Amino acid sequence: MDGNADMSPERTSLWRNARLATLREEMGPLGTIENGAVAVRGGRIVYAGAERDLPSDLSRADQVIDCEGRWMTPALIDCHTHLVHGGNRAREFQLRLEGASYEEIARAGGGIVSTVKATNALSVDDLVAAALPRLDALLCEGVSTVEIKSGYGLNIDAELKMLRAARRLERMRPVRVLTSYLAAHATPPEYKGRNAAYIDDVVLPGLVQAHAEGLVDAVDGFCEGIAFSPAEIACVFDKAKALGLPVKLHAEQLSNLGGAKLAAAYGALSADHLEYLDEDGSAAMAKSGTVAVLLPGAFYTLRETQVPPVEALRAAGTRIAIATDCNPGTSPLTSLLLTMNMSATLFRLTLDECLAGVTREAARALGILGETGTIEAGKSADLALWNINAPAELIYRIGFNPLSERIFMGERIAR
Ligand code: DI6
Ligand code: FE
Repeated sequence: MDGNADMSPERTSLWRNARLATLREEMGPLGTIENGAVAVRGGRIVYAGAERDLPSDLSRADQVIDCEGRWMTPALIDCHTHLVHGGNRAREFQLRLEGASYEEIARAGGGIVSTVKATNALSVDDLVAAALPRLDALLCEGVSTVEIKSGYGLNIDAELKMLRAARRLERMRPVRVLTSYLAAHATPPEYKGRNAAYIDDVVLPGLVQAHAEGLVDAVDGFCEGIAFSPAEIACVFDKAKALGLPVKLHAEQLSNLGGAKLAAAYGALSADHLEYLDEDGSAAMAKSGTVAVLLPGAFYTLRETQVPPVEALRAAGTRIAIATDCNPGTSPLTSLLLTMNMSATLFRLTLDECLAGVTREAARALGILGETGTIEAGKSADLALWNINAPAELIYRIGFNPLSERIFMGERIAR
């Protein structure tokens, strides 16, 4: 977060004459309040509710903003990105257009490993410079929190370099960044066929070092035939737990190895992708409170046909979030608004599920629901004002940005 958030504890700002979509579950699907008001002091919400019920001391605010009847939502949250990386994979996009599968390209040394080469060639400065336009594309659509993974270094120094770049991005823009350590993303060529050795030599010691440097907020892995087995992921999760770090997992994207059940067994914050999730996995996630993070950008880019079992997730009561999965290979997507449209169109999520998926449930998937993700007193004043007549317009449009103003920790951020 850059240094000029409005943190003065005594100043009060009041956003009035707004239509609030609070996303507070106890108030119905979107928790809407017509003629609403939000008061902010010291970067935190001190009142959110009907303007007529505003306490008198708050109506005499230092700064009053008339929202002119605009809709206000919580600021958006992208809870799954590989935003920091080098190079791009346009060539592979062409190969896939010519019929090659993602797995064929990966097994032939392309895929993640090709981005590893491009990433390892860059300094922290270079990685930051390459990531900034992608971050700015998210922020201009009302995003205030972004999760950023490592996973394109695949050696200790490069994995830490990626996480340092992620931390620096948070100091350069009005944004909250949560990092995930994803060295268990793929096995580098020098360890081909030797996953266990890669985990022992690189993944685990790298995690200890990254954690010691304060670079890790969660630990992630890729549980898939072309990546790591549940048993190999369990070794990584055991170390995460020993360090007191939460876990999350890329699971059931291309097949079902039981990754979601493994994630649930470790009380994971989330299991992500889930196209091949089964009912056992849904039930285990619901029981452990593990959020299902659906990633339509990867499904769309790979032209997958197997959709995540949304009905089973609903029936099990599993929470659902959605995210861009912004990465150069399977989801070169930097629009959370388009991600909502894809989630409705491709996965048949409801409009309410889509908006909850990029706010309240995305916060839950990052373990920060106590801090942000809904508009309610006590939380960080992370808000978004929209030039729309109904929240449905945020999901319905394809490639249109109706953001009027983003507010981060009480600070008004121009588009
Ligand atoms: N699944 C994905 O779709 C991305 N990572 C993962 O575990 C792919 C990343 C890439 O192809 O660069
Ligand atoms: Fe991913």
